[in-house]
Amino acid sequence: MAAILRGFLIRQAYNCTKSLVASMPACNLTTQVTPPPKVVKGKLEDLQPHIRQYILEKVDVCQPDNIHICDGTEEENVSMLNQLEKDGMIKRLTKYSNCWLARTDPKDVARVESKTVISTPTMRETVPIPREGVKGTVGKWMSPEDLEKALGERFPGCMKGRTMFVIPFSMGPLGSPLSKIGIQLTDSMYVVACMKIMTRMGKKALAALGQDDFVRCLHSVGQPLPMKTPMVNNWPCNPEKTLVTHIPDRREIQSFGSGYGGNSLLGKKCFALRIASRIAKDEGWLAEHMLILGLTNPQGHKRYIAASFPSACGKTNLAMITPTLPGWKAECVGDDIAWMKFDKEGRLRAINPEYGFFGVAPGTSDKTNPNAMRTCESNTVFTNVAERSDGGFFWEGLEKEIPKDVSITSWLGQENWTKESGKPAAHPNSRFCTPASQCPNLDPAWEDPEGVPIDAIVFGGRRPKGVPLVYEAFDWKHGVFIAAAMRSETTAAAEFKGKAIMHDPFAMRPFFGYNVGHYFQHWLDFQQKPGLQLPKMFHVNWFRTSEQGKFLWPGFGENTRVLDWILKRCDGEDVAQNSAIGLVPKEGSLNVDGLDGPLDMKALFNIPKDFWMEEVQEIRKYFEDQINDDLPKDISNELNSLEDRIKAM
Ligand code: TSX
Ligand code: MN
Repeated sequence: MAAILRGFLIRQAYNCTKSLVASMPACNLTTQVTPPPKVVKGKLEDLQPHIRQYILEKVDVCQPDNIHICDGTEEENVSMLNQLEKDGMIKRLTKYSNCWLARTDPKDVARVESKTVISTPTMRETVPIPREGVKGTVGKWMSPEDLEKALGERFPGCMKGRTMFVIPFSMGPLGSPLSKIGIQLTDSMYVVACMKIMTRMGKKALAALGQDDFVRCLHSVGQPLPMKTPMVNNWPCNPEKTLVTHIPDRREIQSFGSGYGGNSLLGKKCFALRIASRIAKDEGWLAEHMLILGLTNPQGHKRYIAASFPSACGKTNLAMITPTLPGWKAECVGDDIAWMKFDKEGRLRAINPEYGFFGVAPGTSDKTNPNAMRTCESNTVFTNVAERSDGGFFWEGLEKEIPKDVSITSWLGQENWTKESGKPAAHPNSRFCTPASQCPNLDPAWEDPEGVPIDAIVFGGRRPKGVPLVYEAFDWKHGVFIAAAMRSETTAAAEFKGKAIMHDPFAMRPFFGYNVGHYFQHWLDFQQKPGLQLPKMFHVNWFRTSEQGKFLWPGFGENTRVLDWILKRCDGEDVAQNSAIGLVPKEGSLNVDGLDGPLDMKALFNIPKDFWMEEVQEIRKYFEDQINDDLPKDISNELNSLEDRIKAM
């Protein structure tokens, strides 16, 4: 009753949802209820009714003290960063302009897959039923009843003593037909500061929305004030109760307990991948875990590729690659997510729904990714990196760049850190959150509302053995199979231990918004649609090693040599030959001119029969264990054909 009365009072205080007010029975207004929150910035009355209704509904539940409707202005941003600094949540990195360091509670450092769920009326909509006795690893379903219970145990009163920030944001260029609007409600100012970098946020997003509907995003760190337990690093969170939930039917996300990255910046993985992949299925397009890269060859011919890699493959490095081949230019459209749709001419067009990069810091250096380093030198929020005594940042991979007289404080606050401590200075999942607009090789068309035309789709993995540097799919169906069968070596996907070759179909395993089998079918269906110019598909592996464990391919900027071959294929050049697993470069067709050091082309392109027999068995087991009855027939046929071709070797 108190809740109903509270809702009534709130709505009455803001003089909206008139019909509800009129239908309320007369009741005793002297009953004890918390006062309605104060709107400290913006006006609820200025918002579209459907937005206002969403806010008030969640205000009812979360009971914040204040409401702040973000306008997205620079003044707002500055005042929030100052407040965060006063609260001790971020610290200025004085070596740069407007750069900040946040150190989290060490219990809140990564996405938590085990606490990420999708709720649909039936389980089968979200996940395949794994083979008897096998635990499913391709998504996690929660029943609507369990979800309601879980949310009810978490959100009521969770914003007491705090301010609810209302963040309207656009995923994709403002007003692009490919873009979508979300509204995130959050009690974390850190999240507001990062959303300002990662999305087009504020008044302009509201203007782009108009009367349309939006994706509903609710986020709370799950620590109403006063807190019952002491805070660590001034970073409120509630790891015991962390839960990231998606309700795709309602285009809704509710995330509780974590302030970190993908758990709290709901526009990114939750919206742009999980919810958007479901919207894309319903609307006939693709929401993918892919970078978008523009490549211009020495003849001035420009093309774009989209590429999908699991973690630890250097996706951001490829997105910002500096070509070593003379006369080539590479320009970045996006480093993580691509929304792609076939246009009226049947061309596949891609936008980057994001506005910034939320990249893994360790390993990034002038050697591996100078463009990322330049991007990060101003207006950047770093999280869980180490700090230099001269006000600079530090992480693993920057060892050569610290002057002698500079000392390091680790992400855990350990002063005078040295690598002899045996612990990393920066958390392995530490991040930079930085505006895309600052990227030196950002593509001029990166905000083109029509998107950029995609000529090739590249899949990849970290495969020390057996998988050649590059091969091309025979056709679209075979390409979908290759992507479905993707595997990659992982060191630390936070929750997994040791080195293992993990299955990661389409690099989407943690991000499917619906049943992975139906997702494969959605991709396959494009083959049947008339009038589409289906891009060619490829698989690359920069990480093959010799018997001695040495990398066989120099990688990094030299990868343009592989991209050159891929684009030659897109031009229809006769530079490929058949193999059991796909089309591989004809002898001499991969440009290796001027590469220093010996290159063992045989070892790079060898396709060992015994390895591939085992690979087929492993893929078959994975498909049967995990995708089971939901595996499309086209995919199992492709697997059988692959096996036949390998047997015939
Ligand atoms: O990002 C990488 N790419 C893609 C670059 C566009 N990395 C780093 C991966 C960790 C996230 C790579 N590492 C790549 C690569 O192509 N290749 C390798 C393996 C490698 C590492 C070092 C050397 C060669 C290959 N050579 C020397 O260190 C001298
Ligand atoms: Mn990613």
